[in-house]
Amino acid sequence: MATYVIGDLQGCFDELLELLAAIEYDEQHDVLWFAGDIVNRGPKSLECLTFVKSIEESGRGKTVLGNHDFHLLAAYSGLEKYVSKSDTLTEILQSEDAPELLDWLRRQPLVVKHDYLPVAMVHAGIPPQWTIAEALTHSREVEQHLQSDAWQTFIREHLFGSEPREWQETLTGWERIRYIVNAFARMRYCDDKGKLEFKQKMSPNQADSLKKHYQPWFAHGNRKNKDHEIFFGHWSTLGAVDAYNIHSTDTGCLWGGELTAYCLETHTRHTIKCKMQCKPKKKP
Ligand SMILES: [Mn+2]
Repeated sequence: MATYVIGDLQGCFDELLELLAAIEYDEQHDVLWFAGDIVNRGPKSLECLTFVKSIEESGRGKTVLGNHDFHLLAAYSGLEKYVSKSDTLTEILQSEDAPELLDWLRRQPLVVKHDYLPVAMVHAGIPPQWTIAEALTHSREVEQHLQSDAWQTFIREHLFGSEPREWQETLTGWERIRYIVNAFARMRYCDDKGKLEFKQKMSPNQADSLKKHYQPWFAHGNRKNKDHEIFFGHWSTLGAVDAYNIHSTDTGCLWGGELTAYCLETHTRHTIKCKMQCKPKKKP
């Protein structure tokens, strides 16, 4: 039995199948964790979403919600301003399975923890000021809204926006929810108190004009979640990083890079090169 953490699929289904063949995936015994952003931009979002749902429902896998997954929930809820030309969500939205797929998607968490190992997964990152226990609690605050009957109103009216960027335990209402979502699903850089910086999308060695107090979320010395090995996706320009007790898994398959599966038990990275047809024009 092996557990593999697989990076952002974003519709790269052919590469996923090739990767599963390469790791000799055993569906009876192996476990698959997906780091979110299952859909969008790539060519086979419907196939990816259907596959991840089937794995999660079989009890042999988990996923977390990424910004593109929220984007799909928004498009389904009628938020047309979040539907752009580079999206490849139409196939899902027009599928007869859409209600069932979306109903499953909105019930997925933002942060998950391994049943008995000190291992966790999130799409983008966990701010330095939160322990894993606190991160799980905050994830549930958002999940309650997504799982309520009024979930579409929540998404249409309260979910999106980049403010507030600073966390305070005293934050309440939608501001509190928005910070939590933005940290878990969009963050790359923040300061040591968890103030979010959204403009910079490049890796630290390529990032110019970044103020010094902003560091990759995982690089702050005061990080309270260092006691857990954290897997995340989202940051395709970062490359494969295994340091600070974190592992990046988005190695930019969508942008002509690779799709990664990281084996938890053996600490081994397995990768498959992007296929040509999966390269969109727009950059992250
Ligand atoms: Mn993302």
